[in-house]
Amino acid sequence: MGQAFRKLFDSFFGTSEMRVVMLGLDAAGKTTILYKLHIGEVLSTVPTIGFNVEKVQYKNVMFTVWDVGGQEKLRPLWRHYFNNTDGLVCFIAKMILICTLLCNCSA
Ligand SMILES: Nc1nc2c(ncn2[C@@H]2O[C@H](COP(=O)(O)OP(=O)(O)O)[C@@H](O)[C@H]2O)c(=O)[nH]1
Ligand SMILES: [Mg+2]
Repeated sequence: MGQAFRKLFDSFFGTSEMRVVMLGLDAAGKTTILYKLHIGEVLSTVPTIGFNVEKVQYKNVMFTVWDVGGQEKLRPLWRHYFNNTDGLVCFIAKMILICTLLCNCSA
């Protein structure tokens, strides 16, 4: 409850925070997008073992973006990343196409 009020207050008067999780099969382009958003460059990547997480500011929203490894043995762990998540972005074959945004973002 307190956190909900804080988010509401922040959305009027300051920077609010949102947690977004990116999921998809390996080599779909999640890590590339994460670092393009974070530092503005396309980096060469290696398969993600575990996860990468970075903060990305857009307008008055600070997004904490989780890029979770997509290898088959890592997929059973995906569900552990859903707690307190405001948005979920699903990647399919190098196209970010199915975007299920759970957040109600006013930015
Ligand atoms: N053609 C093409 N290649 C991409 C694109 N995004 C990423 N890649 C390449 O696909 C490979 C896997 O990307 P990566 O971001 O590591 O995928 P992840 O496993 O989903 O994190 C890398 O060699 C990237 O350079 C894209 O939009 N188009
Ligand atoms: Mg990756």
